[in-house]
Amino acid sequence: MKFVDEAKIKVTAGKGGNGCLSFRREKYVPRGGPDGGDGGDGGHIFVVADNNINTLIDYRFTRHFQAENGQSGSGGNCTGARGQDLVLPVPVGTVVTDIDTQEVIGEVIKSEEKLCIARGGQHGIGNTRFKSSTNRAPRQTTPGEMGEQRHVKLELKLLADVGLLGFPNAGKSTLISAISAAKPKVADYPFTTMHPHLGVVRVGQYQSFVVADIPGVIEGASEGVGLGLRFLKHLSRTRVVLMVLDMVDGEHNPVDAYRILNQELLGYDIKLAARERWVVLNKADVVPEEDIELIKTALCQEVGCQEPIYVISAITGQGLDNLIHALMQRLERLDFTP
Ligand SMILES: Nc1nc2c(ncn2[C@@H]2O[C@H](COP(=O)(O)OP(=O)(O)OP(=O)(O)O)[C@@H](O)[C@H]2O)c(=O)[nH]1
Ligand SMILES: [Mg+2]
Repeated sequence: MKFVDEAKIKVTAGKGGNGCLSFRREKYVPRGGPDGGDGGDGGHIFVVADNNINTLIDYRFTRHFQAENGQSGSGGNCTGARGQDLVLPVPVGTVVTDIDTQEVIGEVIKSEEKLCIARGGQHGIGNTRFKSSTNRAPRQTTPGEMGEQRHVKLELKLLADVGLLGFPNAGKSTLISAISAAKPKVADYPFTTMHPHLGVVRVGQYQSFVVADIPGVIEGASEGVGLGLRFLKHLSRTRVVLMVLDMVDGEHNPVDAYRILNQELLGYDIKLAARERWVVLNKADVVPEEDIELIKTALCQEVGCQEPIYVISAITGQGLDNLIHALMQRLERLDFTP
């Protein structure tokens, strides 16, 4: 299924039904009183989080959604039926924004969570309800209100505890495949991963956390080079970012990679740049121990890296147990949700 994490749609909630103007007409009741009923409310529009959906692709095809109008009231004091609500299923983690006002309407972050994104119009009032001691035969009614109409942006921001950030080829997908059941494609060319993947990492018998693997980021990504930074939004709700650095990349040594990735993060979002971050030095299986020590020292001295540094080989599994236990422990203590 194609991964689409953004869609713009128009939603129109139902109009309220009009109040009715009517008087009782019965054979032996010469001047019957008012009996016009109220209209029914217009239907609302909701989004609801659905665990079985992981893309917004459906909203690329149909772009206008309308809830049912309420029916008008009628004589005999009959109230009009209310319009049916329209419920749009979206992936868990979808944020809804009003495009015209830029207001965030809300988000759905748990399965089945429901959010009203356009309110149906209130019903109009029939003439019966305007009857009073001074006006026995009111001719007054009110029309139903229009339903809310909005242009909204649906935006999926994946929910994960840990996000993987790194240059293409650093071994992010190899890492997520090694520690979870997720099996994104792995290959020795850049941009193998074209869209994010989630994997659940099980630690011991009862604990787990979720990792997001996103496409590689390169220098200039904040200006749109490569796949740009649009996938970084999927890190915005992670609690720890793992910066995966390749120790055998001929083009960028880990120190350069660290500096460039930091720069891109800062250019993207200061909040995300300030998020807790760990450095993961990958491909330890092909780098001599002494070189690894040199890299660590250079990271601390040359670019002021103060984050915890973990040395792993995603291919042989070296250092992975240590890393995931440390992550689990840290996540248990970190009680903030971005
Ligand atoms: N020797 C060695 N090679 C590795 C290791 N981890 C990954 N690789 C290799 O590095 C290459 C890139 O790995 P990927 O996991 O696809 O890298 P990625 O970071 O997901 O790359 P993109 O999806 O393009 O951003 C593949 O050829 C992997 O086999 C490792 O620990 N040791
Ligand atoms: Mg990949």
